[in-house]
Amino acid sequence: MKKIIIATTNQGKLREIKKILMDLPFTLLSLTDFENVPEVIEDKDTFIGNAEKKAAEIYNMFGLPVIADDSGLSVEQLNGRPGVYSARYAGENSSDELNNKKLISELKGLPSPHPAKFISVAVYYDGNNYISASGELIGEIILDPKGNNGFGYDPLFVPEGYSSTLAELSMEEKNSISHRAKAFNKLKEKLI
Ligand code: ITT
Repeated sequence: MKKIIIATTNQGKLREIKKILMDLPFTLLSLTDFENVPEVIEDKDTFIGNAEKKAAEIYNMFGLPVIADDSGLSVEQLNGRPGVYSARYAGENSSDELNNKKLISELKGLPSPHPAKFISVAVYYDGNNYISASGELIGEIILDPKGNNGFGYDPLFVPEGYSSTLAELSMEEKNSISHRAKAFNKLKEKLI
């Protein structure tokens, strides 16, 4: 079966992506299947720029088709921040917990609700063409974290029409509405 590398070091993302793509006729590898993979520096100022960069650099290392995701949270009252800096909002090598604390402290004192959206851009690259697709999930940020599932900002994000956070949903429920699921399902259709 044809092999594809999912180019992420984020285990939360990897679990979701593997589940969404599991019915494709490909063997899904990830960066944890290889040793000493150099870090890809995400220095572009757009999701698509960073996703294409991740896909191309990993393709050039291993010569196998790659799928990469660049994603993040855009908060209206923060003019779209943390955006492409979502993974390192509270500093380089930051943790989800510190990023969440920083978000809470930035929004404390601002009027509720705190409208926000998650964005995911998924890119496939096989040495010739880039194929990409994006997805969004609209909702709001709450300042009191809830739930233990998911990753990143999930405990602070309540999707529109829901009363629980993404971290209170199961992976199946999150994958039925998420930005990442929308992007990867669109990408999947383009690949088939
Ligand atoms: P890779 O680059 O190795 O894929 P990363 O975590 O650095 O891993 P990104 O640069 O795309 O990935 O940053 C995405 C960040 O945005 C992620 O670390 C979370 O903080 C946040 N994020 C993205 N999707 C999310 C989701 O579904 N739930 C919660 N937080 C999410």
